[in-house]
Amino acid sequence: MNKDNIIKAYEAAEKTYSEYGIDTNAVLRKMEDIQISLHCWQGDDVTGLEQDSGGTSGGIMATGNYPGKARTGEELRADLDMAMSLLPGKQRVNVHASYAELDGEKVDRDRYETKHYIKWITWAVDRGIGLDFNPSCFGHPMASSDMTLSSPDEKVRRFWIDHVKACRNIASDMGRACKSPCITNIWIPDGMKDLTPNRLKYRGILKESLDEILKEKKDPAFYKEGLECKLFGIGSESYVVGSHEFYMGYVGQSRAAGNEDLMITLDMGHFHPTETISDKISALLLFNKEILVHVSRGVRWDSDHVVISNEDVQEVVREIARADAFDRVHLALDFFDASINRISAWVIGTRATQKAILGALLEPVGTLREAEENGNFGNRLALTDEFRSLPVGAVWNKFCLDNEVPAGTDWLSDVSEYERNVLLKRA
Ligand code: RNT
Ligand code: ZN
Repeated sequence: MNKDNIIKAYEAAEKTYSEYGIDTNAVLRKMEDIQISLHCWQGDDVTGLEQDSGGTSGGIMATGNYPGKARTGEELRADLDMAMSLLPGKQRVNVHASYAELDGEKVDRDRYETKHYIKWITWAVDRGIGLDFNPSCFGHPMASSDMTLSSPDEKVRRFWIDHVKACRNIASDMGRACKSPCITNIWIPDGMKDLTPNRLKYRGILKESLDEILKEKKDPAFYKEGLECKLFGIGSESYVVGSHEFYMGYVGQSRAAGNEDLMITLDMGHFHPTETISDKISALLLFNKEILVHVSRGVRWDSDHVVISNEDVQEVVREIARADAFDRVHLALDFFDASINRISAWVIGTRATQKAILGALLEPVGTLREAEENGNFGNRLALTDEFRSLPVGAVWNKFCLDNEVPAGTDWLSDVSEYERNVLLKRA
């Protein structure tokens, strides 16, 4: 895009927004501080770097076979570097435990240590970015029944308790090394395909497992954790042990017992297909210090399509902006599409989320609130609709220009070049 045109369009947008009392320059400064966590698992279809296990199960699945997927930690990090070079603002990188680099060592997930992630840590420290983390309770022989922390089989349950405990230590070390709290998300696939008479029993087991895992307090300066709730998945259509009510209750009880740092994780694809999470943000913010959001896009089911700045995403980030809570809501991407260039997937999803955030910060919310408080709901609706076509794109391109990354779709040619020179050379 032509630089002069970007600046001209920005100056016009600046005037338009200022008529509504919005300072675009202040918003651009704010954008610099909002970090989005980039999930490493988009780069290899959730395969992971362990030699003999890894891969998905538990109802999550990447479909497609676009060429060029990363096969090693080096390739994956190079691809992430490439993606981040096309993104304005700051990112973090979200690593799953299955991205351990064991270098031939025979060690299972219940005994993983920080040294198995040293390449990730060194890479992140070099770039001055934060790392986030996730236990991987799927894609492993011990998870073949899709029951992990709630398994009635004591051997299985013990294995996964030890895995999550190991992950909490590793994540704390990552946070310390990167000088930024490592946001850790605990998701388990546990559930049943069909009608389950023992619902209460498995939830009781999960509660006990979590009690044991969370007993050891971690320093919130380096480590924060969320529990990810879910309504249903493939293979767990009838019953998910870690449901919304389960984790809502668990987090509430922990808070009452003095643990204010435990978060709820809301994944945008984990609710009823017609249910969105935006309305939940303000309710949770009243009772929780911080929350974690998995930015995803379900199409008919929790399909984890690449995020675009659709209405659902816009409304989520508007709610965060309206509550002035970008420091209390952690945004982590969670999608995996193997049918398109994987770098494009990261870039599309991250830029879409950032663009939605920008739009939310630019919303003349004071004008909307005034109409509402005056009881003029007709004006409120008229203004709501009018604000949809404010020139966010012009401010976005200026944000890209300021950050010295491609504006508009100029990044597409960079990805094509990388595809030609790097991705297609991978056998
Ligand atoms: C699954 C959850 C979970 C995973 C990742 C890979 O339904 O959304 O967050 O997608 O941990
Ligand atoms: Zn998720």
